[in-house]
Amino acid sequence: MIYKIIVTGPFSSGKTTFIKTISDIPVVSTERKITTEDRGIKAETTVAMDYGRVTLDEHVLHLNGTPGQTRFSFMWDILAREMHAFLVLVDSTDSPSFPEANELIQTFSNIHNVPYLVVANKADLPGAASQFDVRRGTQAADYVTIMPCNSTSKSSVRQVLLQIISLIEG
Ligand SMILES: Nc1nc2c(ncn2[C@@H]2O[C@H](COP(=O)(O)OP(=O)(O)O)[C@@H](O)[C@H]2O)c(=O)[nH]1
Ligand SMILES: [Mg+2]
Repeated sequence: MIYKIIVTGPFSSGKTTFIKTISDIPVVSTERKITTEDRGIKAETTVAMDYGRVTLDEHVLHLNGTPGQTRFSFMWDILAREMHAFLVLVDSTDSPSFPEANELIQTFSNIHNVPYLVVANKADLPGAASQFDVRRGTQAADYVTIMPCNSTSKSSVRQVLLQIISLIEG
C-alpha cells in the first residue's frame, strides 16, 4: 500500500531530521518566499516544506513535512488532502512548545479524521520531558500513543513509522 503521512510539529522539533534520516531518496526541500501583510507591514518570509519517501516492508510511505508557523496554515489544507495519518513531533526538551503541538493536533484532526501519534522527539537529550509531561503539555488524549524518538537514529524513526502503519491498518 501507498500511504501519505504528514510530519508536523513546532519549529525545530526535528521534522526535517526525521524525514532525512529515513528517506530512501534525497529529501526535497521546497523553499517558497511568501509575502504577508501584518498590521500594514509587508514582509517576505521563506517557508520550507520537506518531502521524502521510504519503503518499509511492502509499504511505500510519502512523508510530507509542514512548515511550522501557524500563519502558514493555509498550506496545511492542501498538504493534508488525502493524508492517511499524521505525526506531531515535539522537542521533548522544549516544554513551552508543547501547547503549539496541541494546536497542530486540533488543526489536522479537523481537516481529516485520521490516525496520529505524538512523537516525543529528542528523547536522547538530557532534560527530555517524560511521556507523562509530554501528554500533559500537549493535552493528548489518553488513547493517543506518545512515542519517544531520536530522529537522528534510523531504527528509532523506523519504529515510529511501523507504529503509524499499524494504526492506519488497524
Ligand atoms: N539530539 C537530537 N537532536 C535532534 C533530534 N531531532 C532533531 N535534532 C536536531 O534539532 C535541530 C532542529 O531539527 P530540524 O530537523 O531542523 O527541525 P524542524 O524545524 O522541525 O525541521 C537540528 O539541529 C537537528 O539536528 C533528535 O531526535 N535528537
Ligand atoms: Mg525543517
